[in-house]
Amino acid sequence: MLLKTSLSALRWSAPEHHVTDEKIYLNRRAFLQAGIGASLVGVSSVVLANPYRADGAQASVAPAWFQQKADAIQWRAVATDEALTPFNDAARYNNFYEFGTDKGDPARLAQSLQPEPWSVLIDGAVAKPGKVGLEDLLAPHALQERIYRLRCVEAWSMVIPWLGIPLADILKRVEPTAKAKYVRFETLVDPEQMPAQRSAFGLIKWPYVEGLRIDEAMHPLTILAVGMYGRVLPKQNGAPLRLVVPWKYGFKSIKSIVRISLLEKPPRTTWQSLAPDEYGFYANVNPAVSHPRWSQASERRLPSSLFNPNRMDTQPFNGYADEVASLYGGMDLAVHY
Ligand SMILES: Nc1nc2c(c(=O)[nH]1)N[C@H]1C(S)=C(S)[C@@H](COP(=O)(O)O)O[C@H]1N2
Ligand SMILES: [Mo]
Repeated sequence: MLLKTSLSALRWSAPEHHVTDEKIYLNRRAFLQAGIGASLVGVSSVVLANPYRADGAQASVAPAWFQQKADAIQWRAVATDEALTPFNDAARYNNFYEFGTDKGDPARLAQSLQPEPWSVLIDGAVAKPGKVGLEDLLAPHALQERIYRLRCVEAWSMVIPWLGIPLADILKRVEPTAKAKYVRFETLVDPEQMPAQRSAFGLIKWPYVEGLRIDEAMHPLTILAVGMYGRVLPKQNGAPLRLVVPWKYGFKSIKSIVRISLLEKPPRTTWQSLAPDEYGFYANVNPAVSHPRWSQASERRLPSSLFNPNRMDTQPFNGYADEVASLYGGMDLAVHY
């Protein structure tokens, strides 16, 4: 379960084609920052080749909605001076239990996920509920690059350049009513596409569910991501649409979302239901509050290895305290973990 970390899975051999993705991505950014707009078309067609595969081995075309948005991406909308985790680690060391509990299972097995066509049901306490296709959902919005730290509750972390839009922009369009105090998110259930949902002995009751308070959901750091490293989101990272809440433990950042519901009461979330003593609703990154079975004071930044463990102190709210600590004024964070 979330508790498992296997050292052997940490270090991947990196054949040349894995490294290339990263280089292309960085080159493209260099072009963009230099303002060489004319080069863009040629470069982006390279980056967008083979959108969903982690290994970059086969050419295929990014979905039309992504290509249409590629030229208008606002790069480095939020950035950090920390080194990016290589694409190869971010796309091959995953938690996505719908495909299995080993870190390598999602990259290996998520190719059966079908992110097109995709639609999202938005319902509950909103003036404009409805089921909306992914293209229509994204149509009015430009993609932004957000380079965020991702801190898993298992005490490893990465730095990932996401492409997405503020969740607030979507929520405003559906006009939450006065009763909208919480937001509930739900992942696809389809045992045909998600092999671990076929098992009768699984621990998790599908769908995977997550939730936020409405002010957390409306916070400008909270995004819905559709891409990373300048390309469309790999399936194993939650294609085609996943949440990213950078100041919370990774399990809040729910993948492959099919439903967003505005609610008056806090939703029952997956990990909280499974082990309420270990995983709270808030799940704000907090080095001062240990998990019952391990400390949260430090983290292993990927890539890491036995000889270069790359261990560093964990920061309150994962380093985003200036932006978000005020959301929790007056709350005892040891109680509301
Ligand atoms: N639907 C779903 N979403 C999920 C998970 C999952 O198992 N199922 N795992 C979570 C956990 S524990 C983490 S750390 C992040 C990992 O995201 P990444 O694989 O893109 O790094 O996804 C989160 N979102
Ligand atoms: Mo996690």
